[in-house]
Amino acid sequence: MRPNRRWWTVAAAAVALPILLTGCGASIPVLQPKGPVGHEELKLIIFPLILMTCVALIVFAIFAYVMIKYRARPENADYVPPETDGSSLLETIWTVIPVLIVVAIAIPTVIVTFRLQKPPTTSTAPAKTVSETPAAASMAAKTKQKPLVIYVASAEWKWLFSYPQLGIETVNYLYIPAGQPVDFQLTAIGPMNSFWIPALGGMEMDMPGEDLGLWLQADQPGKYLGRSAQYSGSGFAHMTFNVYAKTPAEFYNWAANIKAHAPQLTTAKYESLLKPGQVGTMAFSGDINPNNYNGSKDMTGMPGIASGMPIPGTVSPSSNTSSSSMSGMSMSGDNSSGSMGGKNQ
Ligand SMILES: [Cu+2]
Repeated sequence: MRPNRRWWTVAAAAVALPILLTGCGASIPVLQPKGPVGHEELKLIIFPLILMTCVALIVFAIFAYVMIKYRARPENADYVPPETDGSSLLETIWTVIPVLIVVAIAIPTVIVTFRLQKPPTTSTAPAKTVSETPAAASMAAKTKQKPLVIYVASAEWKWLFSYPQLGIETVNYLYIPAGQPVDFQLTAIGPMNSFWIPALGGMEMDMPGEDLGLWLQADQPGKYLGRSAQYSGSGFAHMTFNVYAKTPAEFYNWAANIKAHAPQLTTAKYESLLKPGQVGTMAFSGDINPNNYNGSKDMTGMPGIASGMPIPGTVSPSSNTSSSSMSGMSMSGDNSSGSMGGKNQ
C-alpha cells in the first residue's frame, strides 16, 4: 500500500467512526435520563469521562513526541544515557497528578451521593389530562404532603411492590405519579438482587434483612423498563418489570381502581408468591402492613423484615380475611403469563 493511500484510509476511518457511533446513545436509557436523579448521575458519568479523555490525550501526545524525537537514527546509534537512576521531580509529578484526579472525581461524587439521599426538589408537574374520581382524590390526599412510599421486595424470581399509604400491591409492574418523588424501600426475600430503572436513576441493592432506600422521580409520563442488576439464579433474566409513569390524576385513578376491584392478597397467595418461579403481572388490594407503617425507617413494614409486612409464618390474621375465590386474579394492563412455583428450569 502506498503511503498516501494508507493515510487516506486512516482519515476515512477517523471520520466514519464518530458518525457511526452517534447511533449508540439512542438506545442507552442511562444516557437519556427521564428524571432529576438520572440527570444528576449522568453528570457523574460525563465528568470523569471528560477528565480521563484529557489525561489520555496529553499522555498519548507526550508519548508520540518522545517516540519521534528520541527514535533510533544513524547519528545517535552509539548514544548512552548519562544517568539512569530516575528523576525525583518527574516521579513526584506523576504520583501527584493521579492523586489530584482521584480527588477531583471523588468530590462531586460524594456531594451528589449525599444529595440523592434526599428527595429530588425539582418538580415538573405534568399537564392534567383526566380528572380524579372522588375515590382517587381521597387517596391522593393521603400522600399529598408526603412522598409516595413504595416497598420493593424481590423474591425468586419476581418483584413484589407494595403501596403502604394506598393499601394496594402489585407484582412485576409499577405505576408511579410523574413529577412526584418516590421513596422506594428495598428488601429481598431469598437471594440479593438489585433494583434498577435505568431511565430514572441508579440501582440500589435489595438484600434480605436489610432496608435500603432509593429516591427516584420521573419528570414526564412514560413507560420505562426496570430490572434486576444483580445475578440471582436461573430466573434472573426474566426479572424485568415495566414502570408506568402517569400524571398524578391518572395514577390515583388507577390506584383507586385497584383498591376497589383487585382481589385481596391472602396469606396463601402471598406465600405462594414467595416460592421460586416466574409469574406474570398481578395486582392486589388490601393492607398487608400489619404493623401500620408510621413513616420511620426502622418500621417500614417490608416483606422479609420481621417488623413489617408478612413473611411466611408471621402473617397477621387481619390480612387473611379475603375470599379465596378471587385470589390470583390479574388486574393489570399487561398480559398475565407464566406459572407459579415449580417452574424454575
Ligand atoms: Cu452495587
